[in-house]
Amino acid sequence: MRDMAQIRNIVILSGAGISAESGLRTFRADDGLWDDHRVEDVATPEAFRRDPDLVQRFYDERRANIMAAQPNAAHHALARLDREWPAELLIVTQNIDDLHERAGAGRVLHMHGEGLSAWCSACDARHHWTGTLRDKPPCPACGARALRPDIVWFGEMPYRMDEIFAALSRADLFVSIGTSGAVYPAAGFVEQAKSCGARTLELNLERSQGSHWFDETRLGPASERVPEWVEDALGGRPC
Ligand code: BJW
Repeated sequence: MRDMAQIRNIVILSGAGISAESGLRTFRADDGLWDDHRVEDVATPEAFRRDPDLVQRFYDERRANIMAAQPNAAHHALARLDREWPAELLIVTQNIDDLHERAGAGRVLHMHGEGLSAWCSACDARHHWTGTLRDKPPCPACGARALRPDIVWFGEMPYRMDEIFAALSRADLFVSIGTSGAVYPAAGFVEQAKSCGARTLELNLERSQGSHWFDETRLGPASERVPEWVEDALGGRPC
């Protein structure tokens, strides 16, 4: 345990588990997204080249689900922490939904892209996107029919890694929420933060693959564990 008075800079990593209670499916659960689709068929650049229609349909459906979902108590608690925490705080999310932002959080970084964004591979423009892409709409900037989901697939470089590593190197506390620890580089953040001296805390339904790296694990649904932890953090209680 560490007294919160010793903690200034916080980095939070969120994964699909934080949005599960908002009705968005995780990836690796028995009824998860990878249960219906093979990763190689929908989440790689090769898959997109091979069968763009299948990939666009997969993400068109995900986009519609994101828009229908609402933030849950865990997103709201982190938004409160973001508003009230006086020092550095960064919510690095692997999620492509916008539930952190819709709960009111501002310091959010989407390392795997955003479901409500389309990227033109012809002119490199990005557009807020709420419709479908399978019908190959023209890019509003250049007119090319080259829009793809603005998502980081396997084999692609996650966004803003320099900022993430810089924040991890300054972190006094690293908190991982609702992620299985199966996908790199995110799965390695705990080790990185720990090697730079941060205390490490995991909030998850079950132990993640890298659970041994954490100083403490609190098991349970994010809608309960996250608000409890935020109360502790803002109340100055050890965590
Ligand atoms: C609850 C809950 C509740 C449920 N409350 N909790 C090193 C070793 C081996 C391989 C590699 C390596 N480094 C890189 C690789 C290759 C690859 C990789 O990691 N492969 C693995 C399969 C091993 N990585 C990449 O290719 C990445 N790029 C890259 O590495 O570039 C080079 C590079 C090198 C060095 C530095 C920097 C860069 C890109 C990865 C892209 C991942 N993309 C996806 C899909 C796109 C987004 C989308 O469609 O949404 O991102 S894959 C998918 O997995 C998605 C997720 O963001 C990601 C993580 O999943 P997450 O969030 O953990 O979900 P689940 O389902 O796995 O877990 C949910 C958890 O929640 C569970 O633990 C539940 O218990 C819990 N839970 N309900 C609390 N109510």
